[in-house]
Amino acid sequence: MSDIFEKAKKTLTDLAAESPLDSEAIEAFRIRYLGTKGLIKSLMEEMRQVPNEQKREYGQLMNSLKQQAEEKYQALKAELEAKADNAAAASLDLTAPGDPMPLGSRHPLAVTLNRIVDIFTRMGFSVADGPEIEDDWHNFTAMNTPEDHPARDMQDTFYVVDAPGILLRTHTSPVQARVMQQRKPPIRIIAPGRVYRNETISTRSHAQFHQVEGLYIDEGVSFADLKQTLLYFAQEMFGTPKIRLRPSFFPFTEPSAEMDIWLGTDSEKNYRLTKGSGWLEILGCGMVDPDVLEICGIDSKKYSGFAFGMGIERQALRLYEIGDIRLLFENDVRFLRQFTSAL
Ligand code: 2U9
Repeated sequence: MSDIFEKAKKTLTDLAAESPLDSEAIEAFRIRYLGTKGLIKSLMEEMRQVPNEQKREYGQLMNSLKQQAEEKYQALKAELEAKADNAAAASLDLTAPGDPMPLGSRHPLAVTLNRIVDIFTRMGFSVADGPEIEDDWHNFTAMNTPEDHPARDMQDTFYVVDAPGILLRTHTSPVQARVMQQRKPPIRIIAPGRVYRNETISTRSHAQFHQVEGLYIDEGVSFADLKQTLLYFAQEMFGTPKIRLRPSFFPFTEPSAEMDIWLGTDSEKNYRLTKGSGWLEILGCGMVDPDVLEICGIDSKKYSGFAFGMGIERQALRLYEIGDIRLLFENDVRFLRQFTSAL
């Protein structure tokens, strides 16, 4: 019987002498001692041959054998993992360049607006803003738009349900009306921002777009000031040599005009863009109607002013030669990342 004890004790000393190094050797160690067909399992099976009075002693021997094998296995595994971690840390190159972070780019509409703002602020205009949800007094009445004017129609303007007289502004003019109510001339402002029109007739037209309007009121402001200011803007914005003003009509200006810039017909692109005329329409403008000045609390005998308005989408499409307005609103990064600008 003692040779079973001998065998068990030898297994214990063998176990203590083992020093497997790599993961394969450690796994072999586990299978040899702790596996279902391993040494400990077979020693356990020999328990049957141990006389009853020695069973207790043998059992204790088995327990310590099992415990030591398990502990040694866990320790070997932990040691191996620590070694692997150290190796990884040693091979970590702290001087390696980092992973690139995608940089955004400005939206072409924002770049276009920034250019417009930049040109006018250099001429002494400041930027004004106001609410996009307006009342019809500031949006229409103050702008000399008659009660029965088609622009006031539900077909053209978004009204807020259950809020009589409240609407989404159809132009940024109400911003200027508010400034006129609050300040005395000289007033020299531009009002950029979102405007809304109920024009979703086709997929190409939009319910929401962007505008910049400008207003200059002081003593003695004339049509010559309007012309020179807009000529300078056109030259800076488009590099055009000359502008043309054609008579037009707006309820809030008198006289009113549309401004064209000269592109010429030398290139096929410009020929097509100007329909063979060489001229491209850019904006609307005029002398502020004295009635509008009075409605907004400004003495029309003492002061005069000019105003202009343009759609930013139109300018952006021209500036970047974008063929379809929907590209400006889809926010597809493959389109947007083509635009880079310092502004
Ligand atoms: C006040 C008085 C007058 C703003 C003006 C235009 C002419 C104009 C259109 C251009 C294309 C709107 O975006 S568009 O559809 N605008 O032609 N806007 S004068 O006149 C004002 C503004 C404020 C107090």
